[in-house]
Amino acid sequence: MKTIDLRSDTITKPTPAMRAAIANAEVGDDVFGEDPTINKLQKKVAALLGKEAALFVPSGTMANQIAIKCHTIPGDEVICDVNSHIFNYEGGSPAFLSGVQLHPLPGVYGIITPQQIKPVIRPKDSHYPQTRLIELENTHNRAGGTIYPLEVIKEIRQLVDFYDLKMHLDGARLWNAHIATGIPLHEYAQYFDSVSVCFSKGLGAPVGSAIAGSMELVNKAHRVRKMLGGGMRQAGILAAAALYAVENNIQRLADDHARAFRIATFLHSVQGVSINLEETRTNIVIADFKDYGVDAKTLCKKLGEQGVLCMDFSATKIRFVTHLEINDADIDRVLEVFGKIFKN
Ligand code: TLP
Repeated sequence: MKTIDLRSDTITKPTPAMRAAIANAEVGDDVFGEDPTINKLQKKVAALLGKEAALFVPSGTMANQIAIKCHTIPGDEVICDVNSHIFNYEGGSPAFLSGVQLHPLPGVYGIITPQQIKPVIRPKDSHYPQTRLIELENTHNRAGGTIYPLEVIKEIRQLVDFYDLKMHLDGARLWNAHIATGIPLHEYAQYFDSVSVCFSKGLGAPVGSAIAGSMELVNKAHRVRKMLGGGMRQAGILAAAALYAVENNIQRLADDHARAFRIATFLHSVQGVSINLEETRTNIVIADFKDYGVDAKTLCKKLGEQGVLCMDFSATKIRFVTHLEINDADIDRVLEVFGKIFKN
């Protein structure tokens, strides 16, 4: 019986076609800027995001942390959502690598608003940390793959310009927002000084992310990547997978979204389970079992025994993520297992 792994979209393995692209990749020494496949990928990503340049990096975490390092100096403050990835899952690296403190705001489903941000921008006074950067996440992981409304992003940008700040997008899953809304990637990206995107989540590549922005920003990012030990050599074999992913796996995200919605719809109908069905528009489903009476760990274990893997995201919340190794028949089986386990 196939194990249906809904723990994360990071678990996918390269398909035979992707492996063929890897095997046939032209490579060179990227630290010398001589890897043609990496150069092609970087150009492609910059063009998709409407930015001057992009830099291939090993992970989403490194992309975000390079961005923070480029935009800030120690003692600065970065405003973000309390459930953001940089605040929860990057090992405290903003403090470790950039000497900055984060100022997390209680967003609603991951969305922080200009009304929340404006009052916490620090006065220019030596007592205070200096507010330097605002970081948004789209789609928002911990909030359940929620999509940042373009209008809100635009308003935040106005604040950023007024106060002479910078703005970074953790766009690990920006591809999903693009497919769910039809809004072009560059339309989202235009409001940000830097954007990170991942190839190793919904797009199915084994490794890799990119950070995009102005030529000046990317030159700086290049140096920071080197300092972090992220200068890779014949990494065109990795970029080939990422390039394949970008060229072939963006449109299919719509299928992941439809499958996640089937999971969400089922759970929504279970008494005691709370789920934001309206905002479940991409490949992540977060269900809260607070009023169901069984804790998340126990439920994950029960589901796991039936061959459905998922991840407890708090004592009461479970995350289910669809991806390219999950098909419609798998969702049929997931719903069958749900039917056995979740009794109304
Ligand atoms: N997210 C992982 C875990 O770290 C939680 C996952 O399974 O979803 N930004 C966002 C929004 C992410 O969700 C992730 C990974 C990252 C950045 C970091 O990417 P990597 O793992 O490549 O460093």
